[in-house]
Amino acid sequence: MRITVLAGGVGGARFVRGVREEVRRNRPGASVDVIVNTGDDWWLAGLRITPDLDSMLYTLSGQNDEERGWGRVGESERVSAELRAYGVTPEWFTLGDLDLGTHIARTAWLRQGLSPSEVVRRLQERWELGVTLHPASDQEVDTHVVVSDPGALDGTGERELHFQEWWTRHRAGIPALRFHQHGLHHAIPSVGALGALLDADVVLVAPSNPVVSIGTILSIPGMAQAVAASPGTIVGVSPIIAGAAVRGMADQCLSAIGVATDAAAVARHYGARSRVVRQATGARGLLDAWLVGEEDADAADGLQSEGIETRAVPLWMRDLDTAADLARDALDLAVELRSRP
Ligand code: FO1
Repeated sequence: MRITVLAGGVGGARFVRGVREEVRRNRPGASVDVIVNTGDDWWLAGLRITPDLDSMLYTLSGQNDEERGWGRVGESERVSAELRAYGVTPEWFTLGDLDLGTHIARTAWLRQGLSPSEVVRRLQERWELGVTLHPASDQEVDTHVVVSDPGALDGTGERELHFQEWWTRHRAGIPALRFHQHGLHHAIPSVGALGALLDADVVLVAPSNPVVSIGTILSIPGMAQAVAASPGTIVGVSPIIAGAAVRGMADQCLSAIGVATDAAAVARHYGARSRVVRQATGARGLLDAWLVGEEDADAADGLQSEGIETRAVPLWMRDLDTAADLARDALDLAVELRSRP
């Protein structure tokens, strides 16, 4: 079985760790490819920082700071203090010393002419991850957040901040009007991502932010079509349980695009793939199936009649076992759908 996962940062990494564990326990021979969001990436102190890819790398290699959620375990911050003293990095964004090693290695390889995909391949060679990571795109598509600014000098009444400033500095406390992915016009999916979709038996959409993680992956020209055209059965996992985001800023992101913080509303936002196939519209419907929490079992009937096979299962990933159980439920549902005539 070839499994491809679309995923963002911390929640995505925990889910992928569960998928890897389920494969180890019950599906010998299965392969796991992960298409990772690159919209949170940015340049800081002359270094390319890729938070979601690094969360994936550190979580799967056991190097992640599980308490904080991001960065390396056992981290120190001596270099960061120096960078701040020079005014090179802001107060609100910390580059740990061990983490800086990764950023320096990545930036050195990029400067030597390697593509982001080649850099990710080199970084993951250091550890036996048991999965293959691919950046969604080799082009830079950094997410910016448009917010209201009545005093804006250009008279628009708006200004843009990089996603990292909006999230890390302001904790999503400034209402987002919309999200703007810079560089989309020159971006295409990475070859690794396309290959993983073309070869998949199952495509899992991780319970990551539907707007700035999965939404950014899908916004890369050609990506949504490649996902919808995949021979794999597509099973999504809701990042919303009982009307609340499991973690992060999904609530604020969903309201900015007019989608309710609700498991069924997110499924409708992704859309049913079957309907699209029937209508042959080429539109962006994605899902064959959707997992909601047991708390949201009511959502199942409506979604079912709209062409999205829905199951209510335990969604909370409290530890490795619960994450592996969730992955098992997603893969079992895919296998069940694939065995239907
Ligand atoms: N998150 C923070 O809240 N504060 C930080 O100082 C911070 C630094 C940081 C450095 C490298 C990195 O890869 C991630 C980092 N994060 C930090 C996490 C990150 O900003 C976000 O949580 C994700 O981009 C959202 O998925």
